[in-house]
Amino acid sequence: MTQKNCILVGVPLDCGKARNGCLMGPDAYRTAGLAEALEALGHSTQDIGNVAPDPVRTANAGHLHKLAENIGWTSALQRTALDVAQTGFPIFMGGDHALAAGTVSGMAAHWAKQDRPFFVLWLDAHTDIHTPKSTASGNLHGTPVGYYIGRDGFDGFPDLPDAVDPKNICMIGIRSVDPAENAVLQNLDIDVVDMRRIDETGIATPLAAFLDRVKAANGVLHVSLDVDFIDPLHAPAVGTTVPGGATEREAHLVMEMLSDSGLVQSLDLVELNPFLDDRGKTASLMVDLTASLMGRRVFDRPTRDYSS
Ligand code: HAR
Ligand code: MN
Ligand code: MN
Ligand code: MN
Repeated sequence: MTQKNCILVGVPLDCGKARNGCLMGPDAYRTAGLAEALEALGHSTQDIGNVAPDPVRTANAGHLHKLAENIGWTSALQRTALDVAQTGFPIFMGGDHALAAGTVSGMAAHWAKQDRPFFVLWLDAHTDIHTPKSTASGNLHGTPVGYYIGRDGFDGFPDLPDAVDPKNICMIGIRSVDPAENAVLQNLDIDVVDMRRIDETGIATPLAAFLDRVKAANGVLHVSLDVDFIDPLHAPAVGTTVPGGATEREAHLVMEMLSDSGLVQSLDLVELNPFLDDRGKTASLMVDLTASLMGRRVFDRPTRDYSS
């Protein structure tokens, strides 16, 4: 992979759900040696420290958990993404998945200005496509996709500069979908690759098909990696474990194929809760997966063509 200017952005956002601990995520990545791993691969790396949310006061949050704080993070991260995308390859060290409302919408706005089609790969057990109106739990980490594709119901949130086209989204690893999410997905062209499809075809086939589409469109790709994409056996440090997830090798293969593609321009690392970790193994795995994405290889080999 060509050398990048990696910009590490700490996002200690912990307001997308009730269970606390994701605020320690950025420091866990620092402790696990994320910057050092990137530098060892030849990338220049700059850690700009932690972002803070904009101050927001919102009355009447109803059953929504920390609505004002979520809004303040969304505006701050949208600005931050637009800013750092100009000088390098942003790696947003979360923080729970509510951060993607800001990071993805900010990256979408950046690439819209360059007239480049923008694509999102969502690696997650969950589809996170609720709105503040449809969520039953009130946990806004279940809503970022709803925000950045422009669904109604995000009252008080910053206006969406450029909505992501659902056709440009691929979700892989899915195995926990609420009925209201299922209903909206029926009417959208998001490519939802659930665990069954991975069992049937292997994980490389649907990913290769998506990467072909990005390439054919001369697009750029943002990757949003939720810890719970991976099976809790390998990645226990997450509040919302769902059994039956990607294996360690499946996760690495995804990252290696993404690296081969050269299409990825930004990355979210989300939902790591170091308070729940087992001697840092989840944080270390997330660092290793990032290294695979950024070019680490066991053996160099010619790029394989997975298309049929
Ligand atoms: N769909 C459920 C809800 O809305 C669970 C959402 C959990 N989301 C995450 N991130 N852990 O993917 O409450
Ligand atoms: Mn909290
Ligand atoms: Mn998620
Ligand atoms: Mn999830």
